[in-house]
Amino acid sequence: MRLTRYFLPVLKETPSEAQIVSHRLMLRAGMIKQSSAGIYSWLPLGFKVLKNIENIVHEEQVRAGHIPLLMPTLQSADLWRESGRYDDYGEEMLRIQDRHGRDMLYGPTNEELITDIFRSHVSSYKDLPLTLYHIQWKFRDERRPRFGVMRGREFLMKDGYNFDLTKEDALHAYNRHLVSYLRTYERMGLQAIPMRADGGPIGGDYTHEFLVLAETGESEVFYDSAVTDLSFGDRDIDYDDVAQCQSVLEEFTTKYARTDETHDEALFNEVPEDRRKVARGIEVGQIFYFGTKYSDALGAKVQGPDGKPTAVHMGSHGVGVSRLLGAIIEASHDDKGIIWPEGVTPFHVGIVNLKQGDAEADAACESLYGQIEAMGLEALYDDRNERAGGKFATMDLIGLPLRITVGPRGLKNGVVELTSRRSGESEELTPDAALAKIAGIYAR
Ligand code: 5CA
Repeated sequence: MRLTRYFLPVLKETPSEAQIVSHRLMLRAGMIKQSSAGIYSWLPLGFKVLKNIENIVHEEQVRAGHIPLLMPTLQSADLWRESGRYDDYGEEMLRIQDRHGRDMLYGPTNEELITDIFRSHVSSYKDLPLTLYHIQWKFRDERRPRFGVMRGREFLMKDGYNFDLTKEDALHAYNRHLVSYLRTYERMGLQAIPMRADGGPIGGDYTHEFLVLAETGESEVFYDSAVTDLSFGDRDIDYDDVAQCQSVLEEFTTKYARTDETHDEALFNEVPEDRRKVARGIEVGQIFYFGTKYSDALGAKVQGPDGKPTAVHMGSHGVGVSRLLGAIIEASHDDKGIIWPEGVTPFHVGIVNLKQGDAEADAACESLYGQIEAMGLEALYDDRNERAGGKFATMDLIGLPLRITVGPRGLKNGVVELTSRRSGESEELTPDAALAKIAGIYAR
């Protein structure tokens, strides 16, 4: 993409309404624009990152054997009356009437709708296990929408629902989700720690939240610092292997890590004192096992192996897709701007032409641009007629992991400069060597 043809409405001033760094940087980098409290338009750069995050979530769900579908945002109130949650959900639910006076709502979550799909189409235990998920906009009329996309009213969530014949099978589905989430977050360059949590309005007491440690996080968390040494890495996982998934769950959840809702001071005090940490975290996902709560309420039964109708065991599993942008930026930025992890970056490389209009510099940039695209990577070429300082500031703000700087002086010596956004280190390389290095970095 050539910057002169892109739409990147970067702000010079720091927006005063933004209280935390991710919100400030998303506004300054022209990624989002608020349309009303807690509701945002996703401008091209923000939309690109949102899509990258969504893709990683999809890929890891499919890898775990889960099946994508798409349910609507608007739901009929009838189903929620059946489950008893229409009144329980309170003021967070946006209630609407259609022209016929029928009660509708903008879905804050989808347990009822998915259970209705299930009960309409699945009648035998032979169709189990089954996990369906979608990535769809939700609406929660939060009392205090704030921190940009972090606590929005309209936000994008991946929500998945498992249907199993027995509690054991449903707990395997729970473990499978935990494992796949560890992989998902690591691919985004994040460490998200599973912590024992509370079921809230979704229900169930078997639940973990995934937290990214950050001073600006809304949750207070208590943990054994040894959990931060754990990493999932590049393990080969067989998601059908019950023992393997269980052992990953044990590895990642045995050490003390809880949110304030379930914090137990006595247990915490058993952790060696120098490892006891109290901090703040951003909740980027939550998994639940809630047994037959919704299948009982909505009559979702299958014929069991003994021929008798049996209520299915369920769980639901959410990832805060739009919130993740904020969480990644909170975890990865400096005073100049965002530093995107390679896995989610909107463009792989930025090209800065130090002397636009100089025939040699222009030609070198065009050639690099074409070759990067030919490698299957995306470059953002700053081809504006601006001074170098302004171009560097924009690149630093939008946080592309790599920058190639091209100028007449370097070209005389046959070199361009390749700079890492994270380390700030630059090296002079021939254009070919720079391309080879970029290819190597993204092949990892
Ligand atoms: N049905 C279950 C799981 S599918 C559910 O709704 N879980 S949840 O309430 O925990 O939400 C899932 C994730 O959505 C949260 O972990 C959080 O990352 C994200 N989320 C929740 N509320 C908001 C909000 N107001 N703004 C942005 N993200 C949110």
